Amino acid sequence: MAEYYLGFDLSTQQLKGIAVKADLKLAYEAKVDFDADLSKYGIEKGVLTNPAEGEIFAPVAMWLDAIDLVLQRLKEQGLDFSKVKGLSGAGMQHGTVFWSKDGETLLEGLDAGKTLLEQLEGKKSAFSHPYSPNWQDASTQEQCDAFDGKLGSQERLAEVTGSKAHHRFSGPQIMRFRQKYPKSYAATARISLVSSFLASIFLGKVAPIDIGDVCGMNLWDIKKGGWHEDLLALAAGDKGLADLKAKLGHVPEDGGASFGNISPYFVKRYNFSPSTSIVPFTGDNPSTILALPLRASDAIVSLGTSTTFLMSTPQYKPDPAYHFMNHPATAGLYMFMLCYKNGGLAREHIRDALNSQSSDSKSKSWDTFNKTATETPVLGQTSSSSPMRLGLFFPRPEIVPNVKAGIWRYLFDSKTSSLSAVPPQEVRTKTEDSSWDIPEADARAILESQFLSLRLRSQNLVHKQGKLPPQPRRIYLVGGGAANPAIAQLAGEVLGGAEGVFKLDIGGNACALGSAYKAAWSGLAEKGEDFEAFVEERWNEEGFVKKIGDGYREGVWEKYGEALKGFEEVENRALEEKGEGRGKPKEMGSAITRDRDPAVKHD
Ligand code: XUL
Repeated sequence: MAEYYLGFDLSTQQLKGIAVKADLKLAYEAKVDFDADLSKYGIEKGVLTNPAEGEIFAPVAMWLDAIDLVLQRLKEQGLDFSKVKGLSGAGMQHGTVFWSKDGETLLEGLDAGKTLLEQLEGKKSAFSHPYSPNWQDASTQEQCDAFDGKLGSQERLAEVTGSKAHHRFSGPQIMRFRQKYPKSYAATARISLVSSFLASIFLGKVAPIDIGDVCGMNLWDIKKGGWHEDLLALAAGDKGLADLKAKLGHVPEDGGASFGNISPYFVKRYNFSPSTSIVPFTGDNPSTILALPLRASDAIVSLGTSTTFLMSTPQYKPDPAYHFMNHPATAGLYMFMLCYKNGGLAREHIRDALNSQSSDSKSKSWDTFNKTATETPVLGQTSSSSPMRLGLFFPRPEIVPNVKAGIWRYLFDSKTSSLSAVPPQEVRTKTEDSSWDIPEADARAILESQFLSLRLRSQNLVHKQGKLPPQPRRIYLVGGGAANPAIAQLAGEVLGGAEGVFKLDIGGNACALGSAYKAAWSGLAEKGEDFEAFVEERWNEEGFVKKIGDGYREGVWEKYGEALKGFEEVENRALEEKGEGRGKPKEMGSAITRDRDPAVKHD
């Protein structure tokens, strides 16, 4: 008899649900698109905004509607819920849901004849606040300064919690919620993350926060494996420490241990088996690394509106420029994450500039961009002695590095380590023109720039691959950009990849798949079998992934190694000119643009 494991992904714009079989093959998938299906909530791209304060948030009621809807859609596709053995899920990171004092009672007493929405947002509300702050929110500069200051520096906060303070992180968000809505904060019995909120619905009581996702809060002491009391006290305010600790609850170490069985509501309403196991739900990024049997030195590049770079590593080397989080399934491993705001959109600017010169000036085709990027020589060098073209393309403020919006173009002489700025197009003389044609030369330069930034920051986490120098073993591309062959080629040329560049070819989406795999692992693994071994054993290389690029190319990869020094210097120049640091005069306007990505999620 077929048995299934479900994975959900509650992201900014959609709720996806997928089912895999015990051999991890995708069997069913369905989605609810918030703008298309639930426009009655007045949302745009899944969220509501209050630009005056840099606030971005989502109605929790909308998600309740979406849960009922996605289950109906899975059922319409033919999924027999009675055959589901376990389920898990993921939520966009950092968002919080505030449960009222009635929340847990309402959850426990759900009537299968009525919808979730009617009962949890009905006469009595299960929530002390109707909205969940979204990861794009940028309203917490003041609180971030307090968090960074509390332990003395951004470096120290990153050392302890895995990240410096970020607007979107839950600790600063909770602190601001308490300050802005003291009554609602006092009326809050429990606080969930988006992931543990979704788990709570299926469990029928408030579920614990997950050991991976808890690291997106600036409140968890990673090395100690517990809440950091000084940071909790900061978020909680005067004498509020014990109360906030109780609101957040205990965080279990084991990301694979079942929370218990599914709530009777889903048994009666959707015919789930009463023994369906609810396995900890984690953040969308931690869940994405579970979609593949990631080995040491493997990297995932998620290419969407923004870019995310993910690795699983036993090394803990935090820095304010990036994030370390606990691996969601395997104790002793960490997830390394770089999160960029400028990804797809920045590439599209150059694509459109190139297309605008053609007869089909409105075209959204990538053909010209790709042809130009791949036909331009490496780093724009026409001979080995000509200078390298190095640029930064940030149409939006960037976090890696932390600079305001801008474009920088430099020529770098690697022999003398000298940089010379390329003047903007308007003020150029004829001779300078050929050193950097705009927009033609930008096509290759932006891809090189995006991958050089990843290489610069991940180079200490990768190891020698046989006879090859330290580099990723494999690079997996996920998200919209993974379909672009020029991106796959450049990813390999710059970053390397001893075995090549791959993309997931199984359907579904990486994040929901990762969750379904975790549910399967929790239910089926032999005692003590770790997640990686479990997935590896069921891995069907031909069916699940496709090689899309060669990876390491001798000579070329080394050339990009030489360029790194210059690239770092270009970043320094940009930081000097337009860097965003702490201690600047606080003006709400800049706080809004500083950490805000109004765009959709990366995946
Ligand atoms: C990661 C982040 C986003 C969200 C939404 O820190 O904020 O990637 O997880 O996808």
